[in-house]
Amino acid sequence: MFRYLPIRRVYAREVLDSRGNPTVEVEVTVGENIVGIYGSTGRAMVPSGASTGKYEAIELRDGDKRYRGKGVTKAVHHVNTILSDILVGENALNQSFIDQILIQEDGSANKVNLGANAILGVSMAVAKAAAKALCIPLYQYLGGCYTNRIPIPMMNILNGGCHADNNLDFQEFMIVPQNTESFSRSLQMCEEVYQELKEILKQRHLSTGVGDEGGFAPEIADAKEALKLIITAIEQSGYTPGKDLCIAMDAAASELYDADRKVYYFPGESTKKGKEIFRTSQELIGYYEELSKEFPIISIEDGLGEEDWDGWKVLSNQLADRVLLVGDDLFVTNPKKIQRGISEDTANAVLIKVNQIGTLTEALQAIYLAQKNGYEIIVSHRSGETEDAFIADLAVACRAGYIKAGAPCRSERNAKYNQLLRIEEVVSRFKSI
Ligand code: 2PG
Ligand code: MG
Repeated sequence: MFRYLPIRRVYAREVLDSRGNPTVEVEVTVGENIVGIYGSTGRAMVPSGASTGKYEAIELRDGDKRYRGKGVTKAVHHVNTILSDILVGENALNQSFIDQILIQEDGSANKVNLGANAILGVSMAVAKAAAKALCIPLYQYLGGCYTNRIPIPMMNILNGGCHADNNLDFQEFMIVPQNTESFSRSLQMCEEVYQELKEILKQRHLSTGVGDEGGFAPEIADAKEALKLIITAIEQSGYTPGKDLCIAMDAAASELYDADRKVYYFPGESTKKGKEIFRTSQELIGYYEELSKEFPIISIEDGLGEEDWDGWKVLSNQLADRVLLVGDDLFVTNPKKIQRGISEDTANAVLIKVNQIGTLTEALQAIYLAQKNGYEIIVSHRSGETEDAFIADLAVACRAGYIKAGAPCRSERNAKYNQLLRIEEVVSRFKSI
């Protein structure tokens, strides 16, 4: 049976994200031409990164005086004119075809013409409208009837790098619950450790101000000090590190790479220690080995830079048997880059950010390619987020092992966790099958 669910209206506006920067919101209305039925509207908001990969799809910013150049009126205009014109009348149930139209209309390899923010907003809103029209939840529309796995949170509790103003060079320190019976239990454990960490920081007269993703951003000398703090917070919460909760890090090493000197430079550690701290690829890999022996680290994201493919091979050789090596900037949710990783035996996990590639279909292609080749999937937010919980549904739809959605603080982060709580209520009924 073929069903035609025509797109009736495509409309975008400029709104603000969690950093106070403008972003694109799109509404798509779909519905059969039945008298008295006005259709269903899906609304999507586009997130935005700070430590962006060099090969990500390009978000279009106005670059004029408004909002210090960060306005998105050009992207909004593209949706309201070009994209609206070509999409009205198309079948919203044919997501891949819609996305193909979007890609073709842009015509570039990185969506620079219409803007990945314009394109992704439409792509996500079409899916949301279609799900609404069919009266099924988004995760089920995207993932089908076998959507009974809720991802484990990789929850950020300490922020550094370009997500915070402190001296911590690695961007994110996260906690990961182990073997819990439910998502709600995992969330509770993470939240308890987060609050305990806050108390510890207060007692040590360290700042409890938070970074972009809600994690605390105190002045800490280096990764070891951060990891020790986390271990103390886990223990004082009544949990056992390595058994109840493990640790994940996002080094965001592309941000540390000094291309001229071909080394990784640690500016914060240098300031704290009063001497310049550099590490070559090999030294950085050795550093990760040392850290993962001393602490229960189960995942290292962007341990090396986005161009350092040779280094990644060595990293994989030495650590892939016991640590998830997650490509974020390395893969930018791009199936071609993931294919290279698979062929060259690089990494064993991929971070999925829909706005890195720009359409839902391409993000799903990236996910299925990675899964087919045994890679773990971590569906991720961006440091600039919105109240849109799309990624929570996406993570359930693709049976991702993990979700990275920030600290349990700030509503743009909790929007994702709260949506997973709602989904768990439904899917836990048939989880044991
Ligand atoms: C990352 C992300 C999200 P950003 O590096 O993984 O945590 O940060 O959105 O700034 O790229
Ligand atoms: Mg990252």
